[in-house]
Amino acid sequence: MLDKIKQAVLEGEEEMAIALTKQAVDAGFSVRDIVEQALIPAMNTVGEEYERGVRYVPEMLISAEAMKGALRVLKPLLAQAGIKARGKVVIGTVEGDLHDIGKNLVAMMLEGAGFEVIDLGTEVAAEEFVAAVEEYKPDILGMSALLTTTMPHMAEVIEALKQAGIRDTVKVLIGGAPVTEGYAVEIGADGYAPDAASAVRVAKQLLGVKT
Ligand code: B1M
Repeated sequence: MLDKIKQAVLEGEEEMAIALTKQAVDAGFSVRDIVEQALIPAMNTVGEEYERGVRYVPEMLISAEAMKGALRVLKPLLAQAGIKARGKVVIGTVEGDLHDIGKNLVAMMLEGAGFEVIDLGTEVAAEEFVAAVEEYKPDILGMSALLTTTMPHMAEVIEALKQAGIRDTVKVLIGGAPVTEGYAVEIGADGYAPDAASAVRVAKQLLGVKT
């Protein structure tokens, strides 16, 4: 069953991915297993094939759409498992970067763990992050970047928060495939997480929530 979901995502068969994900849920597979054993491996394969030149951007895109379809099925289940308001998170993908699957997954997992999440979407400029922190007064600002070329915008956002005099009002959590713990330290972020599950753990740690 999980192999079939992976295959549907690889082939960009969105309707099939959605139907199989529903079937897997009905058959008792956990959200975690579906995400970790089918959806993420599928996108990893897509990335490897793109690197080897056997897959092109449009094919990456249809696979991404199929994965998003499957995630839409899982989202309500994650929310149901949640416990009420652990804190408020504003999250977005940085300027120039339109990768949002990982960011959406992190947002969903945080919601599932009881955080209120305000998702600013993709290609979010530094001034938009700053305006959102001023407006929503979140406990955590989450930033995602998937490109080595867009990662430096995270440092710009932190600098912009300082310029606006609000850096100390919010914890900054960063992640995304090229991002590392070392980079987080280098730019003065408060936390780094390599995947969605650890993003929840780190978010709780940052707010002193006992797990
Ligand atoms: Co793009 N892309 N892409 N792409 N794409 C990558 C990232 C790439 C590694 C592929 C490759 O070369 N192997 C490569 C980046 C190279 C680099 O910079 N080092 C790349 C490239 C080059 C590009 C373009 C430049 C291609 C082109 O046009 N020539 C272009 C850039 C567009 C832009 O952003 N301006 C581009 C476009 C696209 C699509 C639009 C086709 C599509 C995105 C669709 C979408 O997101 N809506 C796409 C896709 C699908 C990928 C790959 C294949 C998959 C990304 C993904 O969704 N992974 C990717 C290769 C790969 O990663 N294997 C690739 C699954 C997702 C669950 O994982 O996003 O890593 P991930 O998120 C994880 C963790 O990183 C972490 O938790 C998540 C869940 O576990 N995490 C956080 C993420 N954010 C976090 C935030 C946190 C904490 C943890 O705290 C706040």
